[in-house]
Amino acid sequence: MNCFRGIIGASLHNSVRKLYGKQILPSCKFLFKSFSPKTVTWQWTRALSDAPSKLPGSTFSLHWTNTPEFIIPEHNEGIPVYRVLDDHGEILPGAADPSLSKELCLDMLKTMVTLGVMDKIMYDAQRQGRVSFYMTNHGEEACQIGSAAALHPKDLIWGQYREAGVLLHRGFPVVQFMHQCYGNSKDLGKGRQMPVHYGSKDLHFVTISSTLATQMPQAVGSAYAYKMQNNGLCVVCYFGDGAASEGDAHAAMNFASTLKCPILFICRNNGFAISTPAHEQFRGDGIASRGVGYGIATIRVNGNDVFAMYNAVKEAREMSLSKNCPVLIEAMTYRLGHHSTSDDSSAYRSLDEVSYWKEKNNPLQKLESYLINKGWWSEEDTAKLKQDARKKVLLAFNEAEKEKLAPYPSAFEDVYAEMVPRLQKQLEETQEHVSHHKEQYSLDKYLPS
Ligand SMILES: Cc1ncc(C[n+]2csc(CCOP(=O)(O)OP(=O)(O)O)c2C)c(N)n1
Ligand SMILES: [Mg+2]
Repeated sequence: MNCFRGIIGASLHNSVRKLYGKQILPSCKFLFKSFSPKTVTWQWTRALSDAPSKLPGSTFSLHWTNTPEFIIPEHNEGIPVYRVLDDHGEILPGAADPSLSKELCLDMLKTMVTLGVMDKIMYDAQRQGRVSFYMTNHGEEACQIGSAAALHPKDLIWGQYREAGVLLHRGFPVVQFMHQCYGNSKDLGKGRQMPVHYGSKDLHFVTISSTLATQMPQAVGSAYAYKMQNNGLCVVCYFGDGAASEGDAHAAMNFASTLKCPILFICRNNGFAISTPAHEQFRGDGIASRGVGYGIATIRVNGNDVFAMYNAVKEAREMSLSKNCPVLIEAMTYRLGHHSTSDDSSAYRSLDEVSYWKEKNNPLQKLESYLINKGWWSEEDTAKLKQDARKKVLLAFNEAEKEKLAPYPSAFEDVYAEMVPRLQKQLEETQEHVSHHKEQYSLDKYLPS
C-alpha cells in the first residue's frame, strides 16, 4: 500500500509539476505523501481549482507554496555589478572588449579630459565671483561618456544636471557651455536658466529642470510618442540616486513598464544626494531592485568603467527598441567634487574616501591605461591634451565673458508662442519702472531692446 501510494504520489506529482512548474515541487511532495489514494485525488482536484496560475488581469505567474516563506532582503547576495576593465586597463576574464575604433576611444578620452578641464575652470570662475553657480562632473565621466557613445545621436536625452559630458560628446561647443553659464545673449536660453541647465534642440538634449525627477515622467511621455511614431529611436533619462526617492521616479518607471515604452533609465548612483548618503535615502538593494519590482529589465554596472557602460547601454538600447520596453541601468559611481559650488563636502565625508575613489577607481585612468596598453597613447599625450583643452576652454571662457546679456524684455518672451496680454502688461510695467530708475540697473550690460 505504501508503495502504491508512492507511485500514485509520484505520478500525480509529475502532472501537477507540469501544470504549475517546478517551484511547487517541495510542497507538493509533502502534500501527497501523507494521504491515501482517495484523499490524494480529492486533494489534487481541490489543488487545481484553488490554484489559478494567474490573477485575472495580471501578467505574472503565481507559484503556490504551503509554507510561509518570507523574502529577507539581507539574505540575498545582491544584484551583481557588471564590469569590463580592471584598474590597469586590462579586459577582465570573460568580459567582452567592445573593440571600439582607435578614433572613438581617443575621442572619448578627449571628451573626458575636456570636461574635467572645463569643470575646473568654471568651478574656479564661480569662486572668483565671475559666474553665479556651477556643478562639476569629476568622477562620473565614464558613466556619462560611455553611455552617450553607445546611443544614436538622435536618441532624445532627458538629463538631470550632471550630464554635461553627454552633451559634450554630442558636439555641444565648449563656448556654448560658457555662454550658458554666463547667461548671455548667445546662450540658447538667453540667460533665463541657472548655470549648467543646458539644452540643445539640435542635439536632441532637453533643457535641464532644477526640480528633481520632473524629467522622468516627461521622458516616458516622449518615449510613448516615439513608440507611436515608430521612428527607431529611443529616449534616455538620466537621474541621480537622490532623484530616485521622488514620487515622480516611481510614477515614471511604472508608466514606462505598463505602457511598454522604449526608454533607458540611467541612474547615476554616486552614493550621495548632496550631503545625504544613500543609506539614509533608501534601504534594499539599491535602485536596480526597483526596476525588477516594476517589471523592467535591469542591470547594475560599474559606472566608472567606460566599456561596461558602453556595452550595457548598447545592449539595453537594442533590447528596448526590439521589444518596445524600458530598461533600467544603475551605474555605480562616485562624485569626486562637491555637490555644487553651494556645497562643502568635507562636512560629511572624509578626504580618505574621496582619495580612494580618485586614485583607485578612476574612470579616466582606466581608459587611459587601456589606450596605453594598446600602444595608442602615452602619459605625455594626456599632459598635452590637458594643456590644449585648457587653452581652448580659456579662449571660449573669455569670449563668453565679453558677451552682453540679452535685452531684458526677452525675459518675457517665449513663454507662449505669442505674448499673452497679461505678460505684455507686466513687460510694459517693467519698462516703465526701469526707465524711472535707470541708475539702479547696469543697463550697459544688456543689449539694447
Ligand atoms: C524636488 C526637489 N527637491 C529638492 C531639491 C534640492 N536638491 C537639488 S540636487 C539634490 C540632490 C540630488 O541628488 P542626486 O539625485 O543623487 O544627484 P547628484 O547630485 O548626486 O548627481 C537636492 C536634494 C530639488 N532640486 N528638487
Ligand atoms: Mg547622487
